[in-house]
Parts: sequence; C-alpha cells; structure tokens
Amino acid sequence: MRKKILELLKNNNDYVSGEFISNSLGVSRTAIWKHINTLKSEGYNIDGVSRKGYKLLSTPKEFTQEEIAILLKTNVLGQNLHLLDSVDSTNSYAKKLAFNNEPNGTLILSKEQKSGRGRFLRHWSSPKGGIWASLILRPHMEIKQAPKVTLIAAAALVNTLSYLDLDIKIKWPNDLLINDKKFCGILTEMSADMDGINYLILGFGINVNLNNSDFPTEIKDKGTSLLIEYGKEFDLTKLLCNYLFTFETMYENFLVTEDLTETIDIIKKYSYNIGKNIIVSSAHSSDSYYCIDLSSEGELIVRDSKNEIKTLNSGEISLKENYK
Ligand code: BT5
Repeated sequence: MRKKILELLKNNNDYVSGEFISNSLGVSRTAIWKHINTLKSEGYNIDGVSRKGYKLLSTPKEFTQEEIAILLKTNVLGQNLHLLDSVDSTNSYAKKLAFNNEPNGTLILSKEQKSGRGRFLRHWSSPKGGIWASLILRPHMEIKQAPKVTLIAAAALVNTLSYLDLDIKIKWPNDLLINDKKFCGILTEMSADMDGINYLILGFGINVNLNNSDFPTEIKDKGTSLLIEYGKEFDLTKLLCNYLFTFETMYENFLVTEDLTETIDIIKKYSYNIGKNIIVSSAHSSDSYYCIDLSSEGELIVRDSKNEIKTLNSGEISLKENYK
C-alpha cells in the first residue's frame, strides 16, 4: 500500500488530497495518514496541508523498500528483498538464508557492513553511501560454469555505467577500476555437491557516494568511488535497480544460450590485464606471466617465462601487476 501511495504522490507534482488517495486505493484516510508518517520516518519529505492534501517534496538518499519496489524492473532478481540497516556481511547473511531455502533471486542489501569480505577472507570496507549487496542464485549449471557468473556481473556493471564518461577497466576476474583505482569488487561463493550447484551467492560492493575520507588509510590510494571520479552524487536506488536489470538480462540470456560472447567481448574491450605482466599467487606458489588474451570460456590466457602458453581459471588465484 505504501508503494501505491508513493506512486500516486510521485505521479503528481502538486498536492494530492487525502480523499483522492482514499478513493483511488480504497483505504481509509486514517490509514493513509499512518502510511505517510511511516514514509516520513524513512526519510521521505512529504508536506501535509489540511484541505489540500499531501505533496512529495523529496525522496530519501538511503535505500527504502518502497523506492526499490517502484524502480526495480527485473522479473526475479531483487523482487524478494531483505533490506538491512547494518550487517556483518551480506554474503554471510545470504548464505544462512540460502541454506534455509530462501528462493532464487533473493537480494540482501545493507546500508553498511561491519565485516564485509573480499576474496581469501580479505576485509572489504563498506561504510554508508555504497551498494553492498548479495544475490542468492540457484542456476541449473555445472560447477565449472560458476566463475562465469562473476564475469557476467562485472560486464553488466560496465554496461550499466556505459552512459557515463568514465575510464572503467575490468581487472579479471572480479575487480572494476577507474583511473587505476578500484571502485567495485565482486565475491561469488558457492555451495555445491556431487549433483551440482545448490546455490551461488553473488556479492557485489560498489563504492558510489563515498568521499576520500570514507576510506580507511590503507585503501585511500588504491580505492575510489563514482562520486570521486564523476564529481557528483548518484541516486543509489536507480543505480542498483539499473544494475540488477542489466545483470538479469545478461545472466538469463547466458542460462538459456550458454553463450558468453557478449561478456567476453566487454571484458576484453575494457580489460585492465591484457598486455600486462602479472604475478599470480596461489596458496602454494607465485609465478610471473604475460597476459595475452581471454578465452571464450572466460579464462585468462598467459605466457610464462619459458614462452609456454597457459590458461588460468579464476578460482584459486590472486593477481598483482608485475612492473618488472
Ligand atoms: C573483492 O575482493 O574485491 C570482493 C569484494 C566483495 C564485497 C562485497 S560487498 C557485498 C558482499 N558482502 C561481502 O561481505 N562481500 C561482498 P578482493 O579481490 O579480495 O579485494 C579485497 C581488497 O580490496 C582488500 O584487501 C583491499 O585492499 C581492497 N578494498 C577493501 N575495501 C575496498 C573498497 N571499499 N574499495 C576498494 N578497495 C577495497
């Protein structure tokens, strides 16, 4: 009901009378008054004048259930939403829900994270002003296909932001950079057994309206945000909803066709790695390579010091640039 009231207010630039809302939606004026008060407490600036009605003056900067419900045009992704004020990690929260059979497409979104995680249990800084979210996905696909979902998510963010004049690069497999600094990281985790994937948790952290002072000291010189790079604040809800819509289109297309061409083309076009020397670290070793290309399966094609060509899968490795 709150969503409907809000839509009515949004569709009118002037005051909308309580009587009109009541007749249109079939609810009492007292109920409307209560809903309006809840909306106000969520940060909506609504003017109420007796005999004139209500007028929406501004919407909150932070996420609200109603705003997301109005702007989200996906079929499935995010339609079941857990919106949290604060959480340790949306990926950890999503895992618990997924274990308890929460449906495919559920989105866990938090205004901040206290213990956001990167790969290999690295810390992910997540103050207010960013998009910190995890999707529960239950794809019918082989386990070896799972890393491709990370690549689709990275390519989808490039597509979502393509209308901006920003020099975005994808650092295979899970980082997005602007001017050599990271503004987005993706963490895909999986639960699987002999029969295949039970679920994937696709976690994404996007530094949107963060100022330099919001970053901890150790990240200040390697992290950035859309606000810092573009010089203006973004509507978090619009950005999230556009991203979910773009990702859903590409992901569903991949599930049906198993064709990764669009994603590969984007990652190659915006690649940060190709043509560079890199150091690849795994649990047991650290090796230097020259990055040649990306395979049609989304693996990194590299040349080692003996001129042998290898393909690297994203699973167990961590990349560093090698300036030697
Ligand atoms: C990643 O790991 O880049 C994956 C980050 C995924 C975060 C999302 S937020 C929602 C969901 N819930 C979670 O708990 N996680 C996911 P990795 O490639 O390992 O990069 C981690 C490294 O990035 C850290 O060691 C820092 O150096 C750096 N870093 C940490 N916070 C950052 C930030 N906000 N912006 C840029 N760099 C950051």
